[in-house]
Amino acid sequence: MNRRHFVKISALTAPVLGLLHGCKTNKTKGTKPIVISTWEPNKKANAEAWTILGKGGRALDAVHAGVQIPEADPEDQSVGYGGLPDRDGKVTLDACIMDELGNCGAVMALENIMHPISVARMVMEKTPHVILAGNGALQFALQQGFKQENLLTESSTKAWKEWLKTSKYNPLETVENIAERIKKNHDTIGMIALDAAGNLSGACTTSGMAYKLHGRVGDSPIIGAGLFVDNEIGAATSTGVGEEVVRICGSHVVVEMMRQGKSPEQACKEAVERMIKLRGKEACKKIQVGFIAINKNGEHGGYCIQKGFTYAVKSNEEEKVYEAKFLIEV
Ligand code: SD4
Repeated sequence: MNRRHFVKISALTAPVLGLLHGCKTNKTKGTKPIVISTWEPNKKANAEAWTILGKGGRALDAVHAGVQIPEADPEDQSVGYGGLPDRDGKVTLDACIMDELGNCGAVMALENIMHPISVARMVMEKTPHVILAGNGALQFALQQGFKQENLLTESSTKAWKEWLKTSKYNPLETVENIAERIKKNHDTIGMIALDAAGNLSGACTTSGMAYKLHGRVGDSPIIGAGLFVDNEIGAATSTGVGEEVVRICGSHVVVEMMRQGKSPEQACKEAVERMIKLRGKEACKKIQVGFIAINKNGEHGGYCIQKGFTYAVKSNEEEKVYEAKFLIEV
């Protein structure tokens, strides 16, 4: 190769190598473990995740362990055991998990299994598929050694029976009515984490909207809607009226906004703005949706439609609950 040719090639490749080098540095430089979750009560879940993250463990293991806390908590009526049932009195669970390599797994409308997130992880790790639903998900869980349990607690049965009195099991109940209930009863957990190695993962698990139609699935187990992780960029998750999140592929939008250079908070705001533009301000006054996000540098943010959405953060620097900013004054 003559010198002129070499100089030409060097001139072309140097910026590319520089970029690659920059990417690599970015991944490790300034990386600090952090975990964030939707809703204040899930600070307990963050604490569990931190037992893994704080010791240098993998983000995937941290989010998996973290979200199991509300799943097993009978007092939490939005997730797992103790979750409010659908209008037939059945507790049906949705969950998904995603790691730093783009591996993901989900279960939808799963019944009688306390930890749907663990089944979702097994879907990810032990099958060639991403999603298992309903009875198929249950059969898979049983084959994997999970035990069937009754997840409907006394207090959730009582609440459901109260609801039956006035609802008259109206199958045409509007989303707004359901949304009104969801405002009072929110705890669905979406959890995202960055580990000491600079890797991102996330998990999301819920019993979904109380008194939903049997078989209804929300955003929470849908990769790109309720959760999305891109290890080059960041991770996002959502809570609230799942139908609205699905319509805009919410969590994916948030990650793509971060890819375009937005901060996590700005990215969440843009997703909420998109939703309001699509559905109109008046319709959005009746619903709540919140997004949270972290980027590759461990910065975090959240945004929601209307006042009232909180998210919990745990890192070496802070252990704090934030009230997310909102776009519509009601
Ligand atoms: C759903 N997004 O099933 C869930 C509900 C939720 O707090 O977030 N509740 O639509």
